[in-house]
Amino acid sequence: MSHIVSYHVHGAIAEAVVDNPPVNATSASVRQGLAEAIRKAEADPEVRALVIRCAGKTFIAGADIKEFGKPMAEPQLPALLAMMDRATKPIVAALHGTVLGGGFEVALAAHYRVALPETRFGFPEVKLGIVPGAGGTQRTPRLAGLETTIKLTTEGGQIDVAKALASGLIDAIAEDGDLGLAALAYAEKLVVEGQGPRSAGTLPMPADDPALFEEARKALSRKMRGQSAPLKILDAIRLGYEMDFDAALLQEFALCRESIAGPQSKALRHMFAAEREVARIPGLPADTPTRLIERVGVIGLGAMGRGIVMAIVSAGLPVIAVGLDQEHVDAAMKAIGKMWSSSVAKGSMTQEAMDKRLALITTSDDMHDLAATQLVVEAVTEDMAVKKAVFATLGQVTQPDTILASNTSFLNIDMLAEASGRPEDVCGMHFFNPAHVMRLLENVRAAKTDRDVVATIMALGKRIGKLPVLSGVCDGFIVNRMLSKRSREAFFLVEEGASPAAVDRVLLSYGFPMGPFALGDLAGLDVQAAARKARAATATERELRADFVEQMVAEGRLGQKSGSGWYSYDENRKSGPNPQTDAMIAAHAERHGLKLREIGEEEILQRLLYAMVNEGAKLLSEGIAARADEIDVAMVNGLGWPSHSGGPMFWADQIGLDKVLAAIERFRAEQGDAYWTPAPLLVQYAGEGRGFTA
Ligand code: 3H9
Repeated sequence: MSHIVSYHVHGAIAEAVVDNPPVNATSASVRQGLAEAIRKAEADPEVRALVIRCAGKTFIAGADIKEFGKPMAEPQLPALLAMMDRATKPIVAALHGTVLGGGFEVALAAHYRVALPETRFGFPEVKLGIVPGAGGTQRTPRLAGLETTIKLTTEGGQIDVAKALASGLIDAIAEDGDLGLAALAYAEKLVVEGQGPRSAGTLPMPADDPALFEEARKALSRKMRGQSAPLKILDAIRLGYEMDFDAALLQEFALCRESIAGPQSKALRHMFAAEREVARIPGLPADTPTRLIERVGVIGLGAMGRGIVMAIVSAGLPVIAVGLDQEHVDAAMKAIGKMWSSSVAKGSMTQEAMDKRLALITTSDDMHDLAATQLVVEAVTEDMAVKKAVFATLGQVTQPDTILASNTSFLNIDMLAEASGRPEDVCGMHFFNPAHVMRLLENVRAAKTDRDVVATIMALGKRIGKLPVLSGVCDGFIVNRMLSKRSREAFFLVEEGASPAAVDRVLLSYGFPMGPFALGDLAGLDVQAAARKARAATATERELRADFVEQMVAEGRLGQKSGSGWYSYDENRKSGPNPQTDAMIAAHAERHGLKLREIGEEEILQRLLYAMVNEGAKLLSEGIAARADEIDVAMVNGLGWPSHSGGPMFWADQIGLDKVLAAIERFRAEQGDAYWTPAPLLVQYAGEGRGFTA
C-alpha cells in the first residue's frame, strides 16, 4: 500500500487511514490507495468490515482542486464510490474536522458514519462554480430529504454533528474523543449484530416537491445573480427523479466535469488560490517574528472606529476604545450595544456572547490609557492635520514597540509615520465599512514599516476573521484608487448622455451588487462630495466640471438618507426614478454646451471596468500591489467585483490583454491622454502575449 493510504487489520476489522496533508484531498494516490484497501478487505476472509479514517486535522476536505482542468488518473472518484456501493462488507467512515465536497461524498458512499463532536459537513463545490460530482446530489436527498440537500449543495454552507445526525447524514457521534477506537468499536458491533453493507443508492428519492425547486431557483437567481453553478446543482438533484440511481450518478459527473471546464469555475478557483496566496508576502518569510498582541487600542469612535472595536472584540481580544470626550464614548457604546442587541433579538448571537464581548471593551477619553496596548488603530476624522497630531501623541504615550496603525482611506501614511517619531512602528489597517461585517482588510506597509510589523498585522487580520491584503502607500490604496477611476468614468458617461440608471444596470447585470450611482446614494452624496473636495487640487478641469454630486448636496439631496439623490426613495428606502436628476443632467449639459449621445452597453461596461484594469496595471508596476492576486482579492471582497469573473486582472487576462489594450487606445483617441494612457505594464504584457495572473 502507498504511504498515503495505509492499511491495517485489527481482528475482524480492517482500517484504511488516509494521510495526504494538508487536507486529505482525494488526489489520485488517495483514490488508488482506497480502491486497493477495499479490494484487500473484500478479498480477506478474516476481515468482516472496513473503517475509512484520516490522519491529520481533517477527514477528506474534497477533491483535489489542483487536479482540476488536468487529465485525471483512474479511478475517478465516482468509480471508487461505486466500489463502495457494491462492497459486500460494511464500510464505516470515521469523520473529523471538515468533511467537505468529495470528502462528504466518500462519507455518504460509506455504509455507516461515525463523527467526532466538532466535525462540520458541507458541499462547498458551489463556491468553486462546480456541481458535486460523486453522488452529493443523489445520496444526500435519499438520506436527508430535499430541503437539507438543496440548502447544503446550492449555498455551500456547513452543518454541525447535531444537524447531521438529525438529518440522517451520520449514524453516531464519538463522544469520548478517540475516533479511531470509536469507529473500530462501531464496526465490531455491526459485525456482532450481523448488520451488512447499506448503500444510500438503494433508498428511494424523497417525494418530489416542484414548488420547493421553483422557490429555490428564484431565490438563487436573486442571491447568486449571474452564477451558473447553483442552478445546475438544482438540475443535478432533479436527475434523481428522471432516471435510476446509477444513470443519475453518471449524469451528475458529466455536469460536474462540464462545470469544472467552464469559465466561472476557472475564475472561482483562481479566487480560492489567490485568497490563500495573498497571505504569503513576497520577501517576507513565513517565520518572520511577530509582535505579541494582547490588547488593542482604537482611537476615534465614529462609524468606522465602532465597527473596528466590534470586529476586534468579536475575536476575543480586549480593546481600549478611546473617544474624543465622554459624550462620544457614551454614544459609541450605545450604538455598539444597539447593534449587538439586534443580533441577539434576531437569534444570530446569544446574550452570553454579547455580554462577553462588552466585557472586553474598556472605554476612555484619555489617550494616555493607550499605554497598556501593543497595537493602536487610529480612526479619527479624515484630516491630515488632526491625524498627524494624534500620531505625534501616540508616539509618546504608547510603549516603544506598540504598533500604530491608521485606518485612513487615502491619506499619506508616510507623513503620519514621520509625525509619530518612530516610523518603523507605523502602518495602515484600512477596514471597510461596516468594519465588523466586511471581510477585506487592506494592511498598508509604509516606507519605513518594520518587517515584523507587517507580519504582525497580517497575522492579526486573520486572527480577527478578516482577509488581509497588503498594499503600499498611495492615494486610495488598492480599492479606492481603482474605484476612483470607475467613478470618474461614471460621471463622464452621464455628462456624455448615459443615464445613471443605464450605467447602474450594466454593472448590475455584469454581477456587481449595485452600480456606482446606487452606491453613491447608499454611502451618502455628502461623503462623496467631501472626498471630491479633498482631491480637488489634483483633479482635472473636466473632473471638476462633472460636479453632479456637489449640485445635489447643495440642494439637500444626500442620497438614501434624505430620500433623494440620483434616485428617489420611499420611506422603506425603495428606489425609483428621480425627475430632479434628469433635470439636473439636462441643465448641466445646456450650461456647459455638452452634446448628449446614445451610449451602448458595451462602451459603458468597458469604460467603467477597463479604467480599473489600467489602474491595476499601474498599481502593479509601482509595487503598490505585489501581484495581480492582491488586486483581484481586494476588489472582489472590498468592492463586490463578482467573484465568478475572478476579479479585474484575471478577467482582463481571459479577454486577452491585446483586446483590452486596443479598446483603451480607442478611448484614448476619443477621450484624451489624461484619462486613457495605457499603463506601460499593460502594453508590455499585451506585446508579450502574457497575462497579469499567469
Ligand atoms: C469537490 O470536492 C468536487 C467533488 O464533488 C467531485 C469530484 C469528482 N484541494 O484553506 P486553508 C489547500 S470540489 C487541494 O488555508 P484552513 C489550500 O490550497 C472541492 N488543496 O486551510 C492550502 O494550500 P496552500 C470541495 C486544497 O485550515 C491548504 O490546503 N472542497 C484543498 O483555513 C490549507 O488550506 C472544498 O472546496 C482542496 N480541496 O481550511 C474545500 N482544500 O497552503 C476547500 C484546501 O498551499 N477547502 N487545500 O495554500 C477549504 O474550505 C479549506 O481549505 C478547509 C481548511 C476548510 C478544508
